[in-house]
Amino acid sequence: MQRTFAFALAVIATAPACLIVSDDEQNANETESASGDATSPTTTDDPSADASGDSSSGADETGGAPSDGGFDDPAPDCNTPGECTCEGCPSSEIPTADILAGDATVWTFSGSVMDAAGDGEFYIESADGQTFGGTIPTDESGAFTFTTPLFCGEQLVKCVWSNDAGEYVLVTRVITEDCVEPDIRVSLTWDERGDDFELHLVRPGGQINTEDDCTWTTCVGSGPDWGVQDDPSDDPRKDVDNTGAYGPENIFLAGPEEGTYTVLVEHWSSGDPEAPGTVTFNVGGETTVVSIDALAPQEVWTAGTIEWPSGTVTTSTEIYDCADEWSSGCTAALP
Ligand SMILES: [Ca+2]
Ligand SMILES: [Ca+2]
Repeated sequence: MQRTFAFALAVIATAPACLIVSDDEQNANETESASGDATSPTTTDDPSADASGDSSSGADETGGAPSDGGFDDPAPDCNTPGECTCEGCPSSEIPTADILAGDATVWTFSGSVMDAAGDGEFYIESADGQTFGGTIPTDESGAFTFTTPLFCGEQLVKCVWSNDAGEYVLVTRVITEDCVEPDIRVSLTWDERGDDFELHLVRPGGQINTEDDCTWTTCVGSGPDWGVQDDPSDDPRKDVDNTGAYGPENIFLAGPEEGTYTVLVEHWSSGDPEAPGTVTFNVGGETTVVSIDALAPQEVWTAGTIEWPSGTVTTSTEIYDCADEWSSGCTAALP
């Protein structure tokens, strides 16, 4: 469900602003979790993760993420809600420096910025150091919109645009409540070249596009009954099936069963065969990012695995061509 706020006078040319348009509350029930049982996660890198060669170029297309280890803060010296700017820098009008986001798990920012040279960049960091980031698509008039996942509790969202004079940073503090940070959160973003990417989390021993897979058919609104039977608190959930460009799509799981989970990405529809994508793993409080340069339609990218309870994330850039086994999604025996 999308909420639209009355003050979302988003595109008034003379009053540029980084405004909040809506949030998605259908995914809000980050229910009781066994997060206290989580042990410290570790991260390992699959050697094949380097096989794509220039993973950073793909990351740049989707927002400046490194291939692993979280997102870089584009404005580490600007940390107070408000703005950091300079003479001649891009500018916008700030409607608010604080947002109370209730139980939302994603938030859409929309508005316009003046005198920016091209797209902006956003970055979000939770109070405990988890990160996310991406591109802010910004057209020639300065109009922009982007959606970011939210963490549980307090976090800072930085919007950054640049021009020849320097960098303009808008910092917004967002607070969510009535939530429990999931043990496993996986997020997918892509860009305008990808026409409907799809995020999947497959449980230990399971197969893509079955009841053992949390995805658009099984997991939006309510998830399949994983873990303890008839206990919804340990079921996975996907917040939204974004069927256009950019995403994000997010999957949450609290109280995971022991075993190895697999994260996969399908390219649906007829997007560009050179479409890049980025998957962010926030597992047990640690952030791991992996990007891919090119995912063609009807290909499936194995973005990585998550071992629980160790929390070990192993990233991958392995691609499977599923064109011969495609029927409303890949029917191959993946992962
Ligand atoms: Ca999708
Ligand atoms: Ca259950």
